[in-house]
Amino acid sequence: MENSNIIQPEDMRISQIIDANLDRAREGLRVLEDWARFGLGNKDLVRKLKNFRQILGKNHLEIYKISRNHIEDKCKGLSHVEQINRKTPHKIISSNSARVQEALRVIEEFSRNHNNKLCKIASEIRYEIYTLEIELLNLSTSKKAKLKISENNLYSITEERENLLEIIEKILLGGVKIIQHRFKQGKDKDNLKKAIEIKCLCEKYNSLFIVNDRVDIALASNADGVHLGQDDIDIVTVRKIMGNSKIIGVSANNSTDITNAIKNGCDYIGIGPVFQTLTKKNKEPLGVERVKSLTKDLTIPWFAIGGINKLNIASLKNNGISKVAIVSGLLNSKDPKEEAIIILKELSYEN
Ligand code: TZP
Ligand code: MG
Repeated sequence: MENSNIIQPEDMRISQIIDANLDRAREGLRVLEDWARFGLGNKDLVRKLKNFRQILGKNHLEIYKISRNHIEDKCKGLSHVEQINRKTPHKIISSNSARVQEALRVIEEFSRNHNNKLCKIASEIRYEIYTLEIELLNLSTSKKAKLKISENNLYSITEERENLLEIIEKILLGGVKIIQHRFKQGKDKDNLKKAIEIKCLCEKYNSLFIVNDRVDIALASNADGVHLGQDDIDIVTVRKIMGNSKIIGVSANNSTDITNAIKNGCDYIGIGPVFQTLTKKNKEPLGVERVKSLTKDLTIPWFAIGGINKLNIASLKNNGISKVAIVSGLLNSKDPKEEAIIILKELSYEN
């Protein structure tokens, strides 16, 4: 240790502060590391966090450790109500990142006069944790959203309707966990307002909210992602704009577009129209056999779309198609909640 011997016995208080904060920082790092490992399965982050823990461990000198019970800690066991509120991975990540950052800041301040090496290490790791915290939070958000896409088989898409919010709420009450807001007309400011209202509803029912075509409206409404057609902005650019925490879905109906969408990092694909549909009148339907052959090697989630309703789901299921996206089949129903329940049930049958 550089200059560590200049700590005088009366400075045991300083050693004790450093000792406590080295423990604190390493404990916080361990929490983050375990989330990176078991929650996210991200080797790079695990490696980084482990490395920080080891560096701090190596610099946890004997002189600090022996100070441990030197002065009685009269504040031992104090806790804060906020600790009880850490129920989600996000809260745990944030509070433990803050714990590491604070502990490192304390180490930095109190080691400055006697241990330059430790002071510098604490400062460097602290800055890295600021970035790492955001990375962990973004990856956790995207992992959760991707899981919703892969675990849910019914995807509801909107279209202009007088009482759209009421219909969407019914669909959500029926148990649908993915909603896409699709609008082709209207003023931007009205479409954004509607997007924000639908996003709020989706949050209430713990459902994903995706915006069709418009990256700007998706970001402004804090949507979970965007759905792109072949004529919209390309996936790579959208990823740059929206970052890794957002979902990007793509419509594709031929093998070249499907391959490119996957190569460029989309999270799911919409394939269709499977059947004739009034919602996209001028599009020639692909038919079930073509959809089957286009999707036989797909490893990312995909949804069949176009002319799907409760009457033809069974035939899709019989052909191994079990994820569907529906516009009119839900929106036009007299009872959208019941319709959603029936379709979800059909989709859940084992073949
Ligand atoms: N993309 C391919 S078909 C289609 C879209 C958006 C419309 C599907 O609408 P519907 O009413 O479910 O047939
Ligand atoms: Mg589009």
